[in-house]
Amino acid sequence: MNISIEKLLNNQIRYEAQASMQYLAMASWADSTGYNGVADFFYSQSEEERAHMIKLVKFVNERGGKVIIPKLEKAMDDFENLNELFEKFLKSEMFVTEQISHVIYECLQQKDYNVHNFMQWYVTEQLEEEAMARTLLDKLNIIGSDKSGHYLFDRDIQAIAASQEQE
Ligand code: OFO
Repeated sequence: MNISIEKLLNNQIRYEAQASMQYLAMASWADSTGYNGVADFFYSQSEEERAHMIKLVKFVNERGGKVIIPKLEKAMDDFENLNELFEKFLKSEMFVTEQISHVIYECLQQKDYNVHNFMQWYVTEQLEEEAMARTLLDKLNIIGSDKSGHYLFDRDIQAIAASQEQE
């Protein structure tokens, strides 16, 4: 495996792992704050990111590369309110999307069409996740500081979390 691609894939393993821990911290914050629907949503997002990380670990190993299990930064675990929580979510997704574009760019430079092909799954996944994060934040911006709005938001997002679990 090309060294620069291997390095980028290992970075990507770290970003997915970091996102998984970040969403776990967000789930825990929501759980302890009484937003059970939001908690379920982020517990499930955390699982998803972990699955993304493992998919990369297996791929690098299959291709004969060397996987580095990463050291992670401490996740942000305290939030002012739901808006701040979902702003962090969107930022995290946008960051990951950017990094994936970087990997894709390098694959084209190195003419590694195998990795390029593998990464397409991540491109699609990021599109969906970023769109979802943006929609949820838009909803929260409409709700503003209305407490009953937050209650309904929490109830609605529980349905999204339940459908994710069935996937
Ligand atoms: Fe790994 O899908 Fe978002 O970050």
